[in-house]
Amino acid sequence: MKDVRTAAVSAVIALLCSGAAQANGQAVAPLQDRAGQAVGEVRFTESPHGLLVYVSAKGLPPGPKGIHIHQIGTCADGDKGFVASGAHLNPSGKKHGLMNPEGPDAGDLPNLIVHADGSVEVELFTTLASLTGLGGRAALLDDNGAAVVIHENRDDHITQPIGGAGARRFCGVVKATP
Ligand SMILES: [Cu+2]
Repeated sequence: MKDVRTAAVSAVIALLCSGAAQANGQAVAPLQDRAGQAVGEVRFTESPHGLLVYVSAKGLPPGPKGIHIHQIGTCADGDKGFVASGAHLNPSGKKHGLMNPEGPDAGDLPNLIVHADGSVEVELFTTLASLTGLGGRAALLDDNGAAVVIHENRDDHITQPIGGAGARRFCGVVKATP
């Protein structure tokens, strides 16, 4: 009896460990500009009520810039403006905009405010998304992945489809941290 119980406990521990190896609750999206130059990174940390989003980037025009999670994990088409990353992460089909009564979509985030020297560093939090579906929230690390996109202009948080944020300047594919 004792041996059976020990074996069961070992099996549970093995399961927990294999889960941890697949996703340790952290992910990173190295940011690139349209020419493929490294311009910063976004780090994600899973937590009980949402996703912590740390952003560090340089080389942007000063002022407010829209930043979103897009639904396809590719940044391979910088020469075409990163359109291959698709629309926003939005499995529940909500309207875009943190201030939209019919929103927000799961990829929505507050604006970045870029300093005069073109740099930005900030920690954001979203209750709308997750890395692997924790709490039933939209998953970044699903079959087609996800990308973080920083746009040319401010997101007004209400206009469809992206709050008037304009062209896609920076892009980063979200990858689980080993
Ligand atoms: Cu966007």
